[in-house]
Amino acid sequence: MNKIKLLFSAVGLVAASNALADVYQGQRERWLEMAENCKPELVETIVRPKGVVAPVADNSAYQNWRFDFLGNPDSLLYNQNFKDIKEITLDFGDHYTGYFTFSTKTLSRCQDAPVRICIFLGENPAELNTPLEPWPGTLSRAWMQDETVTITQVDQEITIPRRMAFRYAKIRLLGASPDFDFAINDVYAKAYTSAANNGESLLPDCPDRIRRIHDVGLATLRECMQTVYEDGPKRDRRLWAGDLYLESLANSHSFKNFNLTKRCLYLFAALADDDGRVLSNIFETPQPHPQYFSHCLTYSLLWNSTLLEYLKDTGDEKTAADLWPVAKKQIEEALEYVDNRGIFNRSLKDSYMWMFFDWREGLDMEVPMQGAVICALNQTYELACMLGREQEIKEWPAFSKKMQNAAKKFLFNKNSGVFLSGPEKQLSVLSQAWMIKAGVISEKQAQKALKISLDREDSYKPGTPYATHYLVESMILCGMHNEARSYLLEYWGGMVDKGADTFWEAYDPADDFISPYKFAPLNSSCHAWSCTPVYFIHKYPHIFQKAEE
Ligand code: RAM
Repeated sequence: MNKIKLLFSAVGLVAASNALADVYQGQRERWLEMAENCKPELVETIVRPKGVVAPVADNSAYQNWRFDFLGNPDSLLYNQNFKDIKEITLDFGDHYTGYFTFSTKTLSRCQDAPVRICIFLGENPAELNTPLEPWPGTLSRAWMQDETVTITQVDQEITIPRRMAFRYAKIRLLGASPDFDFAINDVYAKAYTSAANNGESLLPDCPDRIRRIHDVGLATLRECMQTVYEDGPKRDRRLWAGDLYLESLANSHSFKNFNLTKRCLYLFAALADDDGRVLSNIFETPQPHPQYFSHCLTYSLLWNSTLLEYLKDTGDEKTAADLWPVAKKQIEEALEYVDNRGIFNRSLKDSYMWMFFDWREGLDMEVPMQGAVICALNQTYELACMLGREQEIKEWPAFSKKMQNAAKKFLFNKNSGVFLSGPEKQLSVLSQAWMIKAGVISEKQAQKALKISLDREDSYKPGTPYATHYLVESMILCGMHNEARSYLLEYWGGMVDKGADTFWEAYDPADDFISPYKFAPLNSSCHAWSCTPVYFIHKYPHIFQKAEE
């Protein structure tokens, strides 16, 4: 071979290996464009505070704080000397996501120095009244929505640039001149959502408590529906694949904004890593980008479930076929962790990979993961059949069977009637729930396993509404309809009783201070993954909407 030829073949090799380096090469820009074309318009509403409230420390209140109504802002705030007021808390009456504006006015003499105030917006009473320093949280202190504002010029309107999620606003004076007086003479917020309608209505004799739970769920979803399905408008304010799945389920039974689901599916595909793996979460600005290297296998599999549901809801085969290679890739990746026996085995690959089912500390994931892979295999096979692509993956049904049999053989304890997970043989509710979802055991066995895991003191119980969703789903799947209804009434109803306007990120009826981040005020009190009563109540009206007996 002459020198020139050698050079060309070397270039060819490099080109070929580059092509291999990105499995979706040539598709990403178009996918991003598809996502951009589905970006929704936000609906704007102007809202004003409904009242002035006083914080009251109260051991019987949720997280030990409540607010008492004092009067309205017209008589207690506007046009009054703010140097006398010093601190005030306003209640907007509901949860909003948007931009906070206030205006000030000179009352006497003339401004001769800047004014400094702190504006602290919060979703619930404890968040505004718990000391923040020294900061105990395990995520950034900057998530808290307190801003210091220096007003160099009164008699004008000021808007805080950061988008906030709140019901309450505490305004505190930090510094002012003795030589002039000023007032706060207006406060309002521009609130945004992409949920443009009122959702679906409920049956006329649907019980009030179910109705209330439904409405709080709907408000939660509405607040999280922005230009993507956010996980929480306070925190993390971004698109997570696991949250997307649950939000899209609730959306199918309420606002029916399927274009938003399509946008999110395309964003995840376009921003998958070079190996084709859907990453766990995405930011929209300044350019859409993923949290690089954050690969969460459970979440990438739920992206497949979202695509399947999207296809069923819309019949949009064009989109599903366009994204099919991505779905196939997620399964191929997951199967690399399955050993010869047909058991999911984390140690087979040493790449960085995360599995998420709940924030409950110490939860063993071997069994839930086995269930998640079987479910994804089954659902993705269903997707392939709907697209006429099953020939490409003919071996999957047999593989799923193999994994189901292996689960029965190696993970199910016949004597106690439950699945036990990991080297410590851990008993957890989620192990049973995911195995039931995967269809591994009979209805009777499933009921028994769930009951034992719920009753036994030493069993790991769900610690978030996210995990509780899968528990309620598994109850429905194995015919425990009354139990599913009672659980929903008690769990989500418990949050309503404790004052929730929107459902919380973390909730344990026995521990009001549960927090994945070691500090409850850092939790998001409007969290998308908690909105699924909307889905359950509409999808199964005979279970949830029937009148009380
Ligand atoms: C949290 C977010 C999000 C969740 C991930 C796993 O940071 O709240 O909702 O999906 O964790």
